[in-house]
Amino acid sequence: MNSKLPKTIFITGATSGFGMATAKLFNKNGWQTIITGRRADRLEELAAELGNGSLPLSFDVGDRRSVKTAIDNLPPNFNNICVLCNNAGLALGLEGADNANLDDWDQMIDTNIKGMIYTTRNILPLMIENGEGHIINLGSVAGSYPYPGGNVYGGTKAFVSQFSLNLRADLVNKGINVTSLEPGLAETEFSIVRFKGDRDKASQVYKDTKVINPEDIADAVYWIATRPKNININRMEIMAGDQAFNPFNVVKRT
Ligand code: NDP
Ligand code: 8X3
Repeated sequence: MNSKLPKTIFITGATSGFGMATAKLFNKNGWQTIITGRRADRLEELAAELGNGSLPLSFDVGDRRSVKTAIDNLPPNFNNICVLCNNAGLALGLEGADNANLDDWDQMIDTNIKGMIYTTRNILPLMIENGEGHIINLGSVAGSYPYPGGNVYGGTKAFVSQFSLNLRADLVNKGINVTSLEPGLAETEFSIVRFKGDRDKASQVYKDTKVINPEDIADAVYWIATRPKNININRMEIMAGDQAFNPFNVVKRT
């Protein structure tokens, strides 16, 4: 790690929700932030708020070439990447598998799976050269617990969890930590995206219930990233205060 440069975190999906809260918290603690997402206007606004140590990069994580170009062209004072937070992701729709839209399924796979692996693969050489680093991937409780309509979204998050553990197996002797951070119900733009802009429907998801705030997840990312190097947090699952498990759905054929 180049100790002359400030510590830097690379965050995908910093235009909203967990990613934006994470950028603000690391910035407050003196880190440089590389903030990414598709909405350039939001990135510019956030960069103006964060000040000098912030680099906005607008690209689609699912576009392999754009990911490579963005990372290959990082300015030298921003390539001391200590933490990669693979956070960009989305759910689209809540229909059963027999009614779901295949374009939505493609987009979830392109973003949640391909976006994460493209970003990881391109950042890894920088971390390995630095001899240190931490990759924190945003999974979800949906990757461990099935629910109706979770189909491909939950499948992508199960991938995040297993990919994270496998990455750790590959990287343990290179000094690189890996964590799968798996939140439950959190109020961000997540449901607005899932319900394709229907804000009323989205707000019903969080009404009258204690949910996770973006700042809670930013706190978790910061805590994970600042643990001493003699430990690695493999997986961390965080549910909302008012969220727990359902019984199995058993069909009665009477
Ligand atoms: P938000 O919708 O608030 O934020 C999602 C972020 O992902 C945005 O910054 C968005 O930026 C970015 N993003 C989406 N698609 C792309 C893309 N193709 N390329 C680049 N960036 C993209 O949701 P959250 O903050 O809630 O979600 C963050 C992560 O946490 C996701 O991976 C989500 O699956 C996960 N998660 C969310 C939970 C929740 O209940 N909210 C619970 C568990 C996990 P832009 O649109 O500008 O590209
Ligand atoms: C988002 C949490 O429970 O809506 O990953 O799938 S949930």
